[in-house]
Amino acid sequence: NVLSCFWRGVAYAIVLLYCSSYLTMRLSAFLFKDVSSKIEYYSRFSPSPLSIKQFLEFGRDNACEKTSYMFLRKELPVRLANTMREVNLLPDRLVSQPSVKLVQKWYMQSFWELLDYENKSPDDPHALNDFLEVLIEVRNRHNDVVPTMAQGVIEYKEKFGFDPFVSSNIQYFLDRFYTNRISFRMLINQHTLLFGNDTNPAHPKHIGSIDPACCVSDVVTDAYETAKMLCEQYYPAAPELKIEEFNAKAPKKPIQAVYVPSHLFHMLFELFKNAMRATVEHHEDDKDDLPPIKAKVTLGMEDLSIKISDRGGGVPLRKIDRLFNYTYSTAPTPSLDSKRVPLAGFGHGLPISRLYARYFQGDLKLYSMEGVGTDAVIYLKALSSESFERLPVFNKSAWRHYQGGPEADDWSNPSKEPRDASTYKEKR
Ligand code: W6P
Repeated sequence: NVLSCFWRGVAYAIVLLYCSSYLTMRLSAFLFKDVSSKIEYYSRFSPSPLSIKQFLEFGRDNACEKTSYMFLRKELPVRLANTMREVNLLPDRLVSQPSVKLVQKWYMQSFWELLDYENKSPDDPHALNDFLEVLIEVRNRHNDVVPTMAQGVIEYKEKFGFDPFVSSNIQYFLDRFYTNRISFRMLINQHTLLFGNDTNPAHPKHIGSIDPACCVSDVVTDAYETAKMLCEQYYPAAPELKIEEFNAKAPKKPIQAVYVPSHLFHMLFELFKNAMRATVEHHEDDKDDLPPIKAKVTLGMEDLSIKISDRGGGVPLRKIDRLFNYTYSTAPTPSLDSKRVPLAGFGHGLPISRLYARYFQGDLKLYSMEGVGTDAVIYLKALSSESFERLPVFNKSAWRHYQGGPEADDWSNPSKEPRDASTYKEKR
């Protein structure tokens, strides 16, 4: 009888286990359904772009944490949901890559955590501080999104090769995805810098991450010096820098921008690395007499422009687009483990720099003359009231981009031999 008792126990245990796993399954199915319906709900809203002027005014006069909280608890899920929907439009073979799956998991987790505040009043004694901590966690969770996505592209290329249809989809997607990420971090940084205790004592005049009087030439010099140190680890020398300013709006006055210095630094650093590498490699034999890199900072009524010119031999026009292409430039692994930072390496640096410029309605362009050198120009809006966030929106027209792929070419192809018209006509 002890035995039958034992077996009964086992039977109960099995039934219990079965029930509980069934319940867990139902519960997670329910939660999953709940989350996906939330993603759908939030993705129907378009993100609300802010201008640098608005960021500034909000932070300066009456920085109200509750107002910021109320805005972000809706806006952040909206921006997350918009991109999360778009990830699913990528080809299955790409979305199923482990690194893309990992990134998706991070987005799910962050979206989920932010939903906790959907209905939490800002007067709840813990809401504001807990929210602040969640924002910091979210920001850290997403630190490695760019190299992880780059890895996904590499994995895809190794398995399935290079395909112009997928490549154009990836280009379109990553431009939007990374822009979304830039904007998402901008919002988080403003909130945590304004209301957290990590206020920046080194820059008391900054409003969050914005410098209302950002001296452009100083950032140019900083970025140059940093790139120079890196360059000297790889090569025996680095070219010098010559800066020139031309203030057409207020002659002789130093040129200042209302801008995010870290964004400006990011773009300039990337351009300097490229300019230095080209210069050093093009003048391998006369390393003691490298042509300097010239920077020209100009201010007009509408544009603030920064030109970085090198004499690095230039790039033929045919290859310029490749420099901005995520699939093309992601060379099979400039090894991640290497302790040294690569000088010009992961291929996503230049296209992402252009996204930073475009994010506040500027642009980044390359003008190259093969055999001589390259001019890279960063265009920024001179007025902070015109520097609105440029944000991707998930809608029908975005959806259409993923269906169509690259347009069929409607211009003739160059051909080496003239076609024999008689055989051509016969075939038809
Ligand atoms: C080059 C290639 C390039 C890319 C970006 C910026 C400057 C340069 N110079 O030769």
